[in-house]
Amino acid sequence: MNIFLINPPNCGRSIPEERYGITSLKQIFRGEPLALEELAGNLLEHNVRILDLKADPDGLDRELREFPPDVVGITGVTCEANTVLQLAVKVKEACRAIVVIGGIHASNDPGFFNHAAVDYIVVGIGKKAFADLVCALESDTDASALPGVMRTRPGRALERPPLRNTVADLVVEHSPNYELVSRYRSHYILEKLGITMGFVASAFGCPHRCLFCSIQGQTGGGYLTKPIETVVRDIGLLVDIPVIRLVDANTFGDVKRATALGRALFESGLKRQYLADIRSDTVVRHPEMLRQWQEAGLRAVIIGFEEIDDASLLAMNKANKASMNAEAIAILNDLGITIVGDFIISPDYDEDDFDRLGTYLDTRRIDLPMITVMTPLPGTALYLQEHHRIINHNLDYYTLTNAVTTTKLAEERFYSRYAALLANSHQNARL
Ligand code: B12
Ligand code: SF4
Repeated sequence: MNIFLINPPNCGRSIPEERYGITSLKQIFRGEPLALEELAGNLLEHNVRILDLKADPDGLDRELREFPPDVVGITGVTCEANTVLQLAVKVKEACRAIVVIGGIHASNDPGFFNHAAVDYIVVGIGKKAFADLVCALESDTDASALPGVMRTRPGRALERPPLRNTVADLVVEHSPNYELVSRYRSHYILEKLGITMGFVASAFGCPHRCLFCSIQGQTGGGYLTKPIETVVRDIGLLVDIPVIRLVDANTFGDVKRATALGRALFESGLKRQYLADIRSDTVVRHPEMLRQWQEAGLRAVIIGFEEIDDASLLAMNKANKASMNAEAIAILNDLGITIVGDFIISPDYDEDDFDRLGTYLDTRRIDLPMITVMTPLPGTALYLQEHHRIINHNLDYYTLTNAVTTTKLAEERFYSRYAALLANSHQNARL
């Protein structure tokens, strides 16, 4: 079968830009569509093509003409969900392909895609489920009972499929098909340094339960890791790519395994630099593991500090302490590991809250602070809690840089303080 996998274009709308002319808060990120490469790696008996509309925004019509698909798969995060639906409509207008939607938004909020232009929704890990679905479509057998696969029923409630989400669903024996995006490789750069960066997944899901986090939808709540030799194999496939981003939500969620992975990377002789996500409490409890990873090439860690006081961390069920964050910063500074620090500002922030966070960032060495706005993403525990407060339901704005609930400060003031905080904290940013 001809299977056409589509990564949506950079999208999402910006309230500060549209209403107040503040353009600095809109973020454009680049990176390869690893989800689609993973899916393609398990479709060895088919002709598969990947279209990355982030790199080639006008490519859809041309590619549909050149490669008439039997099945079209589209991925997307929440702020891309409307665009994903529009793409599905365009595909249906252009051809008779079966349209399948998967990814983090489909997994957390499948009902959104219960639309006439969509035939199936795949929730969760998806690599095995999609291959099984393609197989069922090819042999014209019933796909509705496949774990993780939902047949759309516009106008009626979706039927929840049985969910599996085990290591077997990761189909680790088949590596991602990196070849399929080789034509886009020059787009996947670390802008600040102008060097190419590749993505590798080593773990899925997370053992924690932060209120705002949508990652649970990826695995249905579990934490699954790939075997170490698989991770080393996949990194090795990205030939001549100096920087590898381990895209896991939490690379170090199983410390014993993460230690073994660090050792294997060191011994592999791959000689890459790594960027990986870790929690601050893991840094504090296992500094020796960080030292070992640094020797293996760990250049930077991404840490969700989120907030600067214990009450706020508790309210978001972060299961962590401000003192842990401070200690982790000190350890990483000592080791010389670059810190990319995620912080979440609440729409309830007042002038004092902005001042406090500004002072915190001014007085600590966090190399690249990333500041987002607390957003109740559909499918999260936060969404259930805050649903009644949401004033903006248009998912185009769910970029994590807009307030979709009412701001305590006047809205323009909120965004101008947010923009100033970001600009100030990025003055000496480095990666
Ligand atoms: C790499 C990454 C990116 C890359 C994406 C590369 C690309 N696709 O073009 C870049 C840097 C571009 C990016 C951008 C953004 N990102 Co981002 N990103 C990630 C990250 C770190 C990893 C995603 C990944 O590759 N995972 C590995 C793959 C293999 O797993 P997966 O995506 O879940 O895919 C599997 C299944 O979901 C399923 N599947 C996925 N798609 C499909 C499609 C079909 C048809 C099927 C059958 C199955 C299927 O199968 C896959 C294989 O098992 C995640 C956090 C995380 N750890 O997941 C955040 C994450 C996805 N990003 C997030 C956000 C918010 C953004 C931005 C909005 C940031 C911003 N402010 O601009 C932008 C969105 C883009 C835009 N502006 O238009 C959020 C999404 C939350 C949400 N629910 O919306 C996440 C979860 C991080 C977070 N803060 O919590 N991101
Ligand atoms: S620790 Fe990170 S990935 Fe895990 S639930 Fe919390 S925010 Fe999500």
